[in-house]
This record gives sequence, C-alpha cells and structure tokens, in this order.
Amino acid sequence: VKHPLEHTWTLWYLESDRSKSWEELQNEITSFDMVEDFWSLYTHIKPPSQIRLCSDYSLFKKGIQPMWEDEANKFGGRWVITTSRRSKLELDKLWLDVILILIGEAFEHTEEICGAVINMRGKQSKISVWTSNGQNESAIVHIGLKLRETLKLPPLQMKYQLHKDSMTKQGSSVKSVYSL
Ligand code: M7G
Repeated sequence: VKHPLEHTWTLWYLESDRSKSWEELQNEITSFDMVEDFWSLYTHIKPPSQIRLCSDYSLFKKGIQPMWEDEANKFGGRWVITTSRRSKLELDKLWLDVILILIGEAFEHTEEICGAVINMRGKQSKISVWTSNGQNESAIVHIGLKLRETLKLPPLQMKYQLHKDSMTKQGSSVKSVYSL
C-alpha cells in the first residue's frame, strides 16, 4: 500500500544556456503524489551537488510554475537560506530536509507554500521556500520559524524577499522584509 501526500508535487530542472531565455530553460521532469514515488524519484536523480554549476532544481505544487509570473507567486516572496560554509553532503541534506518539510505538510499555513528552489552557484548557492502572499506576515513568520527550527539553522541565515523586489533588482541589492 502506498502512502498519499497532501498535494501532488512537480520537480523542475533548469540548466543554464545563454542561447535561450530564462523561461525556456525550465524543464518539467515529473510529478508525484505518494511518499514511495517521491523516494524512488529521489534515488534516481542526481543530488544538487552533482548537477552543473548554475543549474537549479525546483519543487512546486502541481499547477504552479517555478517563476515569479505565476498567479500563485506574483504577490509572494521567498525565504532564502544561506548555504555558505556547507559541504556538498550538507547541502544535499539541507535540500532533502526542505523537500521533506514541504511534502510532509505537518504544520500550519502550509497552504501559503508554493514550492522550493535550489540554485547551484558554488559558494553563493541558495535554497529558498516560496510563499504566495507577501503581505501575510503571520504565515510567513510561522513558516520561517518552522524551517529554522527543523533545519536547525543558526540565527540570521534566513531572509524573506518579495518577488516584486527580485524582479526589479539584482542579487544582494534586493531588500529583505524579514530576517530570522
Ligand atoms: P536566479 O537564477 O534566481 O539567481 O536569477 P542568481 O542571480 O543567483 O543566478 C537570475 C536571473 O534569472 C534573473 O535576473 C532573471 O533574469 C532570471 N529569473 C530568475 N527567476 C527566478 C525568474 C523568474 O521567476 N521569472 C523570470 N522571467 N526570470 C527569472
């Protein structure tokens, strides 16, 4: 007997290629809605540390595209987790733990969660959890605290940024609306 998840989730992969637009680079890999199907997928794909530099994995609820423009994301933002000073193994473990927190949905306000992304960028690699309403302070803070506690993150390794700010600014100049 298989164990159903609360939602169906879709895994996406992006491999950088300068000859294409960013939107064209997103590849939908597969979807799953059972615990066992998640594990068989997970054991068959490369962990983040083995994919090419400048590639991304995204895991989103089915029907939500892993981009700012999607209806579910456009008024939202993301908790960005700093991953500096982690080994490849620790980074892979952190990504797996984030996925398990998301698909397990064992806390409040999970309806606000759209998905998670890992951007492999060498020392600047980032893991982020995207939520749909950047004005919903109580949900954002609750989700942030849950992530920090479950992932055992040291203080100030998480910041929340609105997608509308990421759209108009680059990298470190994007302001953070919350820090944990
Ligand atoms: P990134 O890959 O999120 O982070 O954004 P990085 O700076 O660490 O590489 C890099 C670039 O990808 C952005 O400046 C945008 O040009 C493009 N990009 C990223 N995201 C998440 C989106 C998106 O959701 N929609 C669109 N249209 N472009 C995006």
